[in-house]
Amino acid sequence: MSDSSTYTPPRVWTFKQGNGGRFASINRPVAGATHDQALPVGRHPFQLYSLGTPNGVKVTVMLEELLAAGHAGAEYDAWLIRIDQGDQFGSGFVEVNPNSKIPALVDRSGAEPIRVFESGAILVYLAEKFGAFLPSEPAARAECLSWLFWQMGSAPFLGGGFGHFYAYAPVKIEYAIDRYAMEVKRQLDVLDRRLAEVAFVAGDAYTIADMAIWPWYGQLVLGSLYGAAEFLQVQEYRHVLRWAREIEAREAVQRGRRVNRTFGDPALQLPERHDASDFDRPVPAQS
Ligand SMILES: N[C@@H](CCC(=O)N[C@@H](CS)C(=O)NCC(=O)O)C(=O)O
Repeated sequence: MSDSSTYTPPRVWTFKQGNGGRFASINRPVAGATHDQALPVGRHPFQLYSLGTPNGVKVTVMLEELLAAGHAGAEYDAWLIRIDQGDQFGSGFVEVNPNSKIPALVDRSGAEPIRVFESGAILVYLAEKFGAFLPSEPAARAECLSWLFWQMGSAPFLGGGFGHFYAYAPVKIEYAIDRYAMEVKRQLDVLDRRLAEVAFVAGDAYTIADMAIWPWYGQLVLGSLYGAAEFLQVQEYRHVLRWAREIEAREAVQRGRRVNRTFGDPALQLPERHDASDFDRPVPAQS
């Protein structure tokens, strides 16, 4: 790899396997399956193929919130997709998500299975199916969807931009970290001003917009993302902090954030979830 201050892009870009980055072994410039690997199918209506990253947590929180609200039809099996081992490039996973990213969901409750990929699409699908956490009144619905799509558009700046260059890149590039830290702080300020006026992001009610935003910006201000709380001076965003703590206290959120989690505190890890009672079982040792 060249020094970032002296690098001149060649006329034609070429793929260099193993560029030293944390995800060098899985990153590649083409799509599609690399190997045959069927996906497991459990007994519940919903089959989730995911990992406990912020994008995965959005969906497990939604499923746990639906169950907590009495929607028994939202029962699910959560299978682990180890993205650091290339499970997302297995043929079965690619059939469910041609983009090879977690989370991916299959609804097997009807005559034919329905696949859904992209965390935002999964949240809307579930909200519409159960008539929950997405207001039906047009103005409230528009507000909720606006914030949901705001999150889908802004997460790549926080994760792919700031998180990548601050925490994962093999070299610390001041220009890149400055650029994305500035944008993340601007986004936090957007949220802070909004949450100074309303209890939840879309207004009075807790919705899928909160479920999408909390795993990213909520966990960021609570200090559980990229170890960047001090760097970004997150205590400045006191309305975001108030909201983040309130959501963190919800039982369904506490359950949802544990599902498909394979890192951090072992007591919080539940690599697969096939039954509500799984939350009560001791965590098996990691291989
Ligand atoms: N826009 C997608 C992003 C999903 C995404 O980036 N997933 C990451 C983990 S958080 C992933 O699967 N990465 C595997 C890879 O890039 O190969 C969504 O919200 O569902």
